[in-house]
Amino acid sequence: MNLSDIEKIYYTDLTTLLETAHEIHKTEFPKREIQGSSLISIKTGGCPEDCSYCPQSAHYKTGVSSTKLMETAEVILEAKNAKNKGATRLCMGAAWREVKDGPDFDRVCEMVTAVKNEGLEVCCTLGMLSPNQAKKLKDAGLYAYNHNIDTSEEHYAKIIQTREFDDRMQTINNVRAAGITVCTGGILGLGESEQDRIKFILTLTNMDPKPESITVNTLVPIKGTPLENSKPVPALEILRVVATLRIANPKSFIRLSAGRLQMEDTTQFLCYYAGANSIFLGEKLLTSPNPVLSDDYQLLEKCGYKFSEGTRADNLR
Ligand code: SAM
Ligand code: DTB
Ligand code: SF4
Repeated sequence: MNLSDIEKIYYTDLTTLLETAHEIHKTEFPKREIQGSSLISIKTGGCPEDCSYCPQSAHYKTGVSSTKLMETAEVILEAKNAKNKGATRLCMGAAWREVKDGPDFDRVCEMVTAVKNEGLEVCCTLGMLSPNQAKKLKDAGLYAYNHNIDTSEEHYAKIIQTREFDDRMQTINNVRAAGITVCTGGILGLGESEQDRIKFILTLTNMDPKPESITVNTLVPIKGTPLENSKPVPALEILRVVATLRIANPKSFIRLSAGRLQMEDTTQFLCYYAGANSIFLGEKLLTSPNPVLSDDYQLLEKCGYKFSEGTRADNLR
């Protein structure tokens, strides 16, 4: 697709946009299921990168204290807990700029194998990776790697100075080459224009193969970061992004990620109707709060959705 293809979809009137996205979604995902994924922070805070939105950057005073890498035994307990809560996938996040070879990386590989042995799909987000590190993670049993492009290439430089958009693309290529599935996306509400959003959607859409999972965060404004006073993204703009992504990427999972706590139920419902079919479960993301399970369960039930197979919804009431 080219820019004008995405523009045409994005600027369709909302009724047509929503109807088209919903029809595609119904064809590709007829079961009205939402995938539940759990998130744990295996290494929090003190990150050397200057991402303007992030509570974990060492450049800003956000009140998040930094920790060492968790022990594998603690991660196994978290994995069992996540499974009991209904997650089918566990994503482990680390506040690293990039992965460094050594004992910490060896421990992460050990965690990946242990979580896989608990019967969960394992995902990691650890910053930049070399081709060799990607291969080691694959051999350890990693199913997916999350690495976000965040926004358009043009806007990226206004948000992050310590690395380039191309660095992100390179890691995504390394992940793909190692045979790991790709989860990538970004954040709405970084002061980007609608044109930036269209370019962001285009970059995701033209990845070959397309990402298996696309993550749509809306900014959780964090006190102490340069973006602390950002305005919330209007609901109908979030909806346009989700619907356009669904039309342009019919088979990808679309994860409505950070920012759901700040969203009206109506907005969430419209996003599910337009094609979002995955969420993070549990009251904490990496450092910030997320809706409690019982609220998610009730909303999804009202909307006519259920959690996908493996999700033990009886635990969520
Ligand atoms: N350090 C690794 C990296 O940046 O790839 C992994 C962890 S990082 C916290 C994962 C993603 O969380 C970021 O790429 C960003 O898209 C998202 N994120 C971070 N802070 C956020 C915020 N305040 N609101 C919404 N999304 C956020
Ligand atoms: C993604 O796109 N969103 C998640 C996950 N990938 C790792 C992270 C959201 C973080 C929100 C801010 C926080 O909790 O620290
Ligand atoms: Fe570090 Fe990731 Fe936060 Fe950027 S988004 S500051 S790389 S933890």
